[in-house]
Amino acid sequence: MRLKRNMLFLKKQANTFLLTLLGLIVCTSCVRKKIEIQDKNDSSFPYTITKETKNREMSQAMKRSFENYDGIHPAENELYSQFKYTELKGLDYNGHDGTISRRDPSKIIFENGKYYVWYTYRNTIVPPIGSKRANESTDKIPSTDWDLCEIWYATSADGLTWEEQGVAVNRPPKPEVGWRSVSTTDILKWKGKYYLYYQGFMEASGKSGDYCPVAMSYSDSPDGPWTAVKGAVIENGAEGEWDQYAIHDPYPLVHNGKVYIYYKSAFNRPGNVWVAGGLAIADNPMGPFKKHKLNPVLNSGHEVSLFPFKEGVAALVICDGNEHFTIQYAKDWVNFEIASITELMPIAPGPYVPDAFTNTKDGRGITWGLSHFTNAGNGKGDQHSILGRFDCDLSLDVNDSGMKASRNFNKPEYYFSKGLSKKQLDKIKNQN
Ligand code: AAL
Repeated sequence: MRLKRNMLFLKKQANTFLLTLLGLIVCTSCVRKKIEIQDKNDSSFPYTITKETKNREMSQAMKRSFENYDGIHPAENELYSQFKYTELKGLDYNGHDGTISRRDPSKIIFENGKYYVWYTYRNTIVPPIGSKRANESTDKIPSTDWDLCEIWYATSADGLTWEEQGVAVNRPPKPEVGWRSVSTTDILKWKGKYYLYYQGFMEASGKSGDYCPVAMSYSDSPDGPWTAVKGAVIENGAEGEWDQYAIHDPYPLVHNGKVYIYYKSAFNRPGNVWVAGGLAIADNPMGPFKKHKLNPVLNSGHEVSLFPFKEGVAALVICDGNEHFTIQYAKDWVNFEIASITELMPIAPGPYVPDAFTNTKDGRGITWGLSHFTNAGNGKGDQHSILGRFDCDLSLDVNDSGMKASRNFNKPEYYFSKGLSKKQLDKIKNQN
C-alpha cells in the first residue's frame, strides 16, 4: 500500500517535471522566434540584394540608389554613360593658327542617306582678341570665338569623316537681327521643312555682355537655300526677368505635336552668375513661342542638349551649376530630376537624335554625336575651337558595358596640368 502511494507520488512529480520542461521549451522557442523577428528588422544591410531589399529601412543615401535612379548600379542605369572621344577627319583649321574655328554643333540628323550637322564657323583675318577687349574689335577683328561668324554645315557617311558643304546661314545686312554674328544653331524638321534656330548678335559679343535673341531661317531642303525670318523668333525676357539679355543655344524638339525649344540664359549679375535652362513652346516653328511659367526648368548646365527618352526627355547637364556633370530626366518634359552623375561629358554636344521630331512617346536615347573643344590653340593668341565626336550608351536599344564603368583614370600629366596658380602657390609658401 505504502509502495503504491510512493509510486503514485513519483508519477505525479514526473508529470509536473515533464509539463514544466515542455512549457520551458515552448517559451524558449517563442523568445527565440521573437528575437529572430527583431533581428530581421534590425539586421545589417544584406550582402545580396533581392527584391525585398528596397522595402527595408535605409539611410537616405541608400534609398536614393533604389528610388532615384533607373538601376541600383550604373551598369543597370540606362541614363548613365561614360563618354569616349574620336578626332574627326576632313575639316581643315589653317594649321590651327586661330583664324578658323568650328564650334557649337547642332544635333545631327540623317537625311538623303547621310548625316548632317550645322555649326558656328569663323574664318577671320586674326584670332579673337577676347571679350575684355571687345571695344577694340572691328568689322574684321572678332572679339570672341563666336563673333563675326556664319552658320556652316557638313555631311558624313559614317560620322567620323566629314565633308564641309559651306555656308547655310550668312550674316544679314545691318541692322537686322544677327548682322554682327550668327552662331550656336540647332535644327528642327517639321512637316517636311527644315528650320535652323540660332543666336543673332547685333553687337560684338563682350561689348556689353554676350547679349542676343533667337533668330531663325527655314528651307525646303537640308542643303538650303535658307530664308531668314525678319526679327527675333524668341524674344529676350522683359526688363528684370532672368532671360532679359540673352537667349542662348536654342534647341528644338517635337513633343505633344508642338515645337519645344529649350535654351539657356545667364542672370544674377553682378554676383555669381547663374546659368540655367528655359523652355519655350509653340504650335508651329514660326511661333509665337510661349515661355514656360516654371522657367528656368534646369538649374544648371551651360550647354543645351536633350533627347526624347521613354515618355519624357533627358538632358545632358554639363558645365556650370550645382548639378553640372549630370544627366537629368523629366517625365513631363518640364520637371527635371538627376538620373545619373558622370564625368568627362562632351562640351556643347550635338547628339544624333533619330526620334527628335517624331513626336514620340517612346524615346530610344542616343549613342553618339559631335561636341566642341574650345581650347584647341596653344593658348598664345590663337584661340579657336574644333569639333570632335563623342560616343556613349544612353540608348534603350544598346547595352555597351564598355560605356558603363564608373572609373576613369587619367594620366598624372593630366592632373598636374591643373596646377596651382602663382597666387595659390605663394599662399602655400607664406603659410610655411
Ligand atoms: C557657347 C554658347 C553660346 C554662347 C557662346 C557661343 O558655348 O553657350 O554660343 O553665346 O558660348
